[in-house]
Amino acid sequence: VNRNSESQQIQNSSGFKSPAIARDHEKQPINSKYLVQRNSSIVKEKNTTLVSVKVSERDRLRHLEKLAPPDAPGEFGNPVQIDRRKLSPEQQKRYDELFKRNSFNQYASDMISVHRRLPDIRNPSCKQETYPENLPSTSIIICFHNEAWSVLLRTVHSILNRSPLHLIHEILLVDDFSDLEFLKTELDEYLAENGKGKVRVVRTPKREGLIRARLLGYGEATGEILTFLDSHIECFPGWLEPLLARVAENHTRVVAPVIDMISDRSLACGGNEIGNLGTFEIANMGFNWLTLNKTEKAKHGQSEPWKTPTIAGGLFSMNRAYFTKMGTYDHGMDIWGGENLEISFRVWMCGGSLEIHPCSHVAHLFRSMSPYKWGKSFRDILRKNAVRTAEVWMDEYKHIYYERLNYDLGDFGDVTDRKDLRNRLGCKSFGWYLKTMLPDMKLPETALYSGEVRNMEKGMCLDTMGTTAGNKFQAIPCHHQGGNQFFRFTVNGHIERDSACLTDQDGSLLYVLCKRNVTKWEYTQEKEIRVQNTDKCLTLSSRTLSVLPCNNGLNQKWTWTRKINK
Ligand code: UD2
Ligand code: MN
Repeated sequence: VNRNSESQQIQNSSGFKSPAIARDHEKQPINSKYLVQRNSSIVKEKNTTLVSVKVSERDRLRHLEKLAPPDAPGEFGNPVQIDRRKLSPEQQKRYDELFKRNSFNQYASDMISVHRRLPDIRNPSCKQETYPENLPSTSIIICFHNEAWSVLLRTVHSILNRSPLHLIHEILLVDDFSDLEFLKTELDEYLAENGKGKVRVVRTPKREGLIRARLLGYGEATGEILTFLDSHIECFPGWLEPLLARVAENHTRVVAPVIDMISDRSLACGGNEIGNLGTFEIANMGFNWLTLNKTEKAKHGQSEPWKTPTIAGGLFSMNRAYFTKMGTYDHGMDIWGGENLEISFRVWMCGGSLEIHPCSHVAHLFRSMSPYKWGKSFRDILRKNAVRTAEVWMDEYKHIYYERLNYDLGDFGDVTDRKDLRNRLGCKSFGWYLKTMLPDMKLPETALYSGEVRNMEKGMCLDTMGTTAGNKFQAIPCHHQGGNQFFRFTVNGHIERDSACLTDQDGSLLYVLCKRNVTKWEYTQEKEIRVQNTDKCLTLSSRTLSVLPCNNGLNQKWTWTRKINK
């Protein structure tokens, strides 16, 4: 009853209403075994007495378990558009709760078959590729924390339905300490019946985060190749063979599919790829996508994999023995984030390669915010994982990131064994990696000193006062908080922050864009800030800054918060 009125609200792109799949469900009796065992209360709803409150998740969503007719909601990746205003108050409540719990529209997902079909979006030239019969098989590792039933199972069935079964050695689902009851009580039984004998669930004894959860799955895996996937993905036809073929050909390749988007509102899944290459930003250690223009794309060809500086992290195949040899993942990383850059740097610097295969497409449900609890603060965890990566892999470039943290690195634990790993593997430098993989990346000049610039006479500090480039410059009392009082003295003699520099203009101190012919300074033994090869020094009188003949006075002596030791 309930479900039918919900389904009235659906309208997919073909204008289709009241989907057959939902009607079909009405005919299907709810398994009485479950009702007796699990339902305790009787509720009244719309003049009908229903025994329903604690229907098991599996029973509630049993209508999803089969291949739906082609015009059912979401089939072929079509969007499921729900007009929330037309739902009943109870339905609205559930719609909102489910959205909040997942950061995506579970209400819509629960209307789509877990076996939904997807179009074949491969480039025609990919369809002509042939692959060896005897490709090695793969262990697929998917970790999850409180994933929605319909989304998790659609992930699993999209793999089972669209991969040659002999290439799947096993699917390992790693439950990272979910507290949703049905994931603990109903999942194993469902998969025993519907997993084609391939799926196994393993569980972490406490919340570990995705890095250690994946490592637990790795410890259980016995396939020749490992394939990591997120728990809210759908595989397109032909996704697996290209990945396995590339790894089989050369075991040092780490190969990722093209990642397409699943809409967090309508669950539409039609093949719009999110980006072409992975890069990152040192100053915040964030992953970014790069989009190639048409010419660059054409250069790569239609079915040839291309090299990528970094991977997004969630989806890739890698030879299992090579994963072991290369030091798996950093076990000291918590919950989420950073492991993708860590493995990217490591693979390139230690002799392997990362690539994206244009013939392999997997869709991923991107959410605008993280739905689960992080325990500690979000910022602390991201910082810890990023600092561990920077400490081990980034050599002197780590300072670019650390400066932004104001050298407040937090407790990042012990990284000795990761440094040992780097030595053992004889890896190249981070400078080599940047030069080779990201030659166009804009980097700030290396700093020799950074922090606040404090006058020794009056304890005043250089301060931008929020001014923009092109203005005169001031000093005010030091506040020790970085911010507007944060500067860098670079190897090239520039005093800069972001893209602005301090320059001497006829005795006045100006703040200008670094591009122009700015002053080169020298920080002397006597703690003067001198214009290079002159006798002129940065001078403070009252709050005014000027550049005057050096006189060895305290008002011409300055200290920096830190000297950067490489
Ligand atoms: C991206 C990656 C993700 C991971 C992350 C950085 C893609 C498509 N996704 O963010 O795989 O590399 O960047 O760390 O490239 N999970 C747990 N326990 C936790 C938290 C998460 O098991 O404590 C699971 C989660 O259910 C999911 C996977 O780990 O299956 C990745 O988490 P996510 O989906 O929140 O990460 P995402 O896609 O935002
Ligand atoms: Mn994800």
